[in-house]
Amino acid sequence: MKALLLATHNPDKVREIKDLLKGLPVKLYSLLDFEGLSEVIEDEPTILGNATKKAYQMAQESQMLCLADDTGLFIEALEGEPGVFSARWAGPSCSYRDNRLKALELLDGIVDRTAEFRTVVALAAPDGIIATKEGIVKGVITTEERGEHGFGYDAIFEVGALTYAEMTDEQKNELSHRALAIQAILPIIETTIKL
Ligand code: ITT
Repeated sequence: MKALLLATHNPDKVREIKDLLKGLPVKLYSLLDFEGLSEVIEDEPTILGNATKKAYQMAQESQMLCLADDTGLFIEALEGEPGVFSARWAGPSCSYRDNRLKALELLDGIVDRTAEFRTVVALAAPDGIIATKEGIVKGVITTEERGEHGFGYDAIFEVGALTYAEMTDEQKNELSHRALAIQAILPIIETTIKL
């Protein structure tokens, strides 16, 4: 069976992506299964840049087919912040909650709470990038945290009547930014593993 390396250290993303790819005739690994691969420095100005950098660097080092995900929350009233800086927005060793509270604090009293989640996924072989796809979901930032599921900014990002954190994993995976990006790249992964 062919193998696909998910080029992420984030266990929450690994869980969601493994679920989204279940059924593919491929053995899935993540960076959590490998020690000794170098850390990719995410210093590109866009999530597209970081996704392609992670996928290509890890494919070269591991000599495997790799899929990377870079995600950002873009808040309109904050001119697109935290965007590409979503992971460590509240500081170098901040928690998911620190980031959520920073967003709620900065939006205190602001009426327009429109935001969008964007994920870019990149598929790479050791000799180069094969494809990139994007998934975008528009929503609003709540005024307080709601829900116990999910991770990251899920408890403050509302789509329809529910935050992502009020949805089950299955519900989030039916409509999320990550699900849309993975659905878009799925046929390309399927073709590539047949080659
Ligand atoms: P890798 O680079 O190892 O994949 P990371 O956590 O650094 O992991 P990103 O740079 O893409 O990944 O992180 C963006 C941050 O955005 C992430 O740390 C979370 O705080 C948040 N995030 C990503 N996907 C999310 C989702 O589906 N729901 C809520 N927050 C999310």
